[in-house]
Amino acid sequence: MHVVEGAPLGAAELSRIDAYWRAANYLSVGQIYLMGNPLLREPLRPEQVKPRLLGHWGSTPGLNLIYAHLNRIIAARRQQMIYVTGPGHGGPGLVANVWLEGTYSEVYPRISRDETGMGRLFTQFSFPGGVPSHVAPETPGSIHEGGELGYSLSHAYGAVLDNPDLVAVCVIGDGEAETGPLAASWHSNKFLNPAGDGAVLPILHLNGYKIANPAVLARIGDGELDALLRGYGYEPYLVAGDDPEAVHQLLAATLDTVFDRIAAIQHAARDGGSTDRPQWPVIVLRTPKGWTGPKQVDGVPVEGTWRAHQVPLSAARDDAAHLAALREWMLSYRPDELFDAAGAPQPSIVDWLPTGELRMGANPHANGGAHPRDLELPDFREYGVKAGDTAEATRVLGGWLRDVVKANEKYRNFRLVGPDETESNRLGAVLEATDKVWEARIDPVDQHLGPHGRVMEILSEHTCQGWLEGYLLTGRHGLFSCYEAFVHIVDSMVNQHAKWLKVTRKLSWRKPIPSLNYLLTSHVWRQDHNGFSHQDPGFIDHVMNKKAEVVRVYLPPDANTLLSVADHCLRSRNYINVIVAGKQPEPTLLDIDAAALHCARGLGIWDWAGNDDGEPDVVLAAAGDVPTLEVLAATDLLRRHLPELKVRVVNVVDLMRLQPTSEHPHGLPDPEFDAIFTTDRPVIFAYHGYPWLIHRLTYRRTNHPNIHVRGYKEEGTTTTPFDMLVLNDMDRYHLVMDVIDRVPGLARRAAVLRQQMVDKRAEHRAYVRRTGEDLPEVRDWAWNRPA
Ligand SMILES: Cc1ncc(C[n+]2csc(CCOP(=O)(O)OP(=O)(O)O)c2C)c(N)n1
Ligand SMILES: [Mg+2]
Repeated sequence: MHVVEGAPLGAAELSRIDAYWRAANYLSVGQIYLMGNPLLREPLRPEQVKPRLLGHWGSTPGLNLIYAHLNRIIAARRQQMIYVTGPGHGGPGLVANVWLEGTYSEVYPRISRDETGMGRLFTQFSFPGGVPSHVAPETPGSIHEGGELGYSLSHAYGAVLDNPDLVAVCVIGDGEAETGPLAASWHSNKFLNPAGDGAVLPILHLNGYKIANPAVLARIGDGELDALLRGYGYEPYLVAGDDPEAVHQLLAATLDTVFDRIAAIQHAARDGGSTDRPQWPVIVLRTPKGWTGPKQVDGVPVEGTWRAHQVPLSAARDDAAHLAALREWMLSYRPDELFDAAGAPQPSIVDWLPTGELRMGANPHANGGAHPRDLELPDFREYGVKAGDTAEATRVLGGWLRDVVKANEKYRNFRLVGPDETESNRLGAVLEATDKVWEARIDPVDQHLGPHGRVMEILSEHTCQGWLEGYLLTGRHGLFSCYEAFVHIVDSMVNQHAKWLKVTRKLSWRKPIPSLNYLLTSHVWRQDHNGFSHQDPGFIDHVMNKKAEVVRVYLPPDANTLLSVADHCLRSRNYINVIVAGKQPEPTLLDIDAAALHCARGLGIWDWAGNDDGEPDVVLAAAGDVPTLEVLAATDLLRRHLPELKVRVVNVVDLMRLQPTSEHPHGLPDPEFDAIFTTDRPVIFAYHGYPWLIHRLTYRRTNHPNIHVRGYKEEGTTTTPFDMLVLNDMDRYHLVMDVIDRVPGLARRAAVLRQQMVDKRAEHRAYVRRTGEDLPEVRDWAWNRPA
């Protein structure tokens, strides 16, 4: 690893940067411990220590050190910069820094930059009604919570895509670096274009420890770590030490060098036409965990060990020795030199800091984006398919997305991400307008790869998700297309993003961000050549646990409804939109205008399919493309064999409509729900996913006892499309049996039909096992009743 020689800081600069660092450390410790006496100008009493000490010290001095030195770089170079805190548990550090630079008090005027404000700053931290212990949406300048470790680097990369003037400095915990998502995201440098994108400076924070263990990367030796980082395509710079003065000089010299290096790489690509993939710099910062904290507590070493992770003097309120040690620790930062009589930071500490939007807490990229704009969306109606025509829904969508890419090319604010599935998911038309971005070697056999593409494919759903989140959080737009089953890999990341959105909705100063849009295709019912491993519709259930104000789930039944839903989602902000749609050839059920109306309503009675005249004997409902066709096929059978039976067909696109208005803003009012689903007739509901979800959503409805749901019952395998339905009892024959079983008085009258349905299922079973394909009457079935 490179070690940069030199001592660029003069005495005055060294002294003020060290004073700033001490101030940030003092404010961090104060937040963790104190609820009174913030400047320690009187003796510290036990009741001035919080009764519950909740926070993390160990990571914090390192985070503060980096922040201090980045301020120097920003001020000297007027560099646009954001700070991504991988170890988000170092929350007090980031709050301390944005308070020092002044942004905190601008956003939260109660927390002024004086003794009163400092007292409130300390008390509110990790305190009921206050702010969380981690870097949070409440922290100005943050786009990354960091509570769940692993996503910092992909967020940082997402933030700088198409932001050529921005540098995202990303502090990565050495523990965090062990996570799968973080490990995969080093490869983001093969997707970052030095001409059109900004830069990420990863700083691997090698403080040596996690909660109770050493970190792997801290124990493999410099040679191996150097080889690892070089293997990932980076050029490592080492900053190591435990003497503050020496580390200040080394870090300053190293940052000067790496920012020169970043500028040189960008210059070569932007002005020199270089197309080589650069070896971007990475800094390895090896300083003690809990540096400047208590060296020993109760006779055991703390500074420089895993014991510094949380709260080193855990009995400060009850134990006089701990209390005295706390006071001594805080006074070691010499607060009298740092804060003036009123409790404001001394001018020498803050007068050299970046100002205005150059402050990392105030950078507009970290709050909705520097240049947010809505997408230009071509009129989806012009891409509609004629009703009755067969279409692959996602292929039709691909044509529209291609033109979305074209229409927004000059604004550079739209990206499509996915794990190697754009073509497989039949969105390949976008590649007529753009490439899949690729900065590594391109061979003659490759197709549609190039250094500037709008499509980003890496076989790490985590990295895809992280990139897209970073991109959205900085005000741009995107879509994640994924196999339905494997999107579960990012369940946990979705949780975190949903939390972020929930909290930001209550922060008036946070600007809305474009929605996180998923297109889940290659779904459970049509995993024809992959089978059981690829069959899982449970992501919808997962998402439905989140706050109603944040999540939306759409199940468009055909190509035209998919177009309408996608248009809606790409216009929206602050949501997580999940669209589930098939890619296989299927009939187009609604013309484009009817599709738009149906989607605007979210659900509706398909009077052209039923014959109920307002007095149904049974309601056949469907949500999802495959269930919708099955319901239509069952309706067809019923109308042929039991023409006197009054069948109502209902289709649901927006799953949230099923909930009461009290539960979700999209909820259908009870009278409307009762009018559509009746209050007393059986409802046979064919649903795309696990059936219990429909019960969860409708359990408060009057007619809930009569709602019977068919869906995926975890019966999957590699078999024919119709056999999948039979295995899960959602086939048309079973739906007819369900109707016969549920409609009062029908069992006896329709006993023969029911028996025929049982026989059909047996016939089907034998046929597919003999021939390998579905019965001709199933394969060739089409809705051919006049509307
Ligand atoms: C994915 C995930 N797993 C586990 C944890 C619990 N956890 C919180 S901090 C921590 C140790 C982190 O160590 P490191 O990344 O080295 O941070 P630092 O040393 O800077 O505190 C762990 C395991 C977590 N926050 N996220
Ligand atoms: Mg660590």
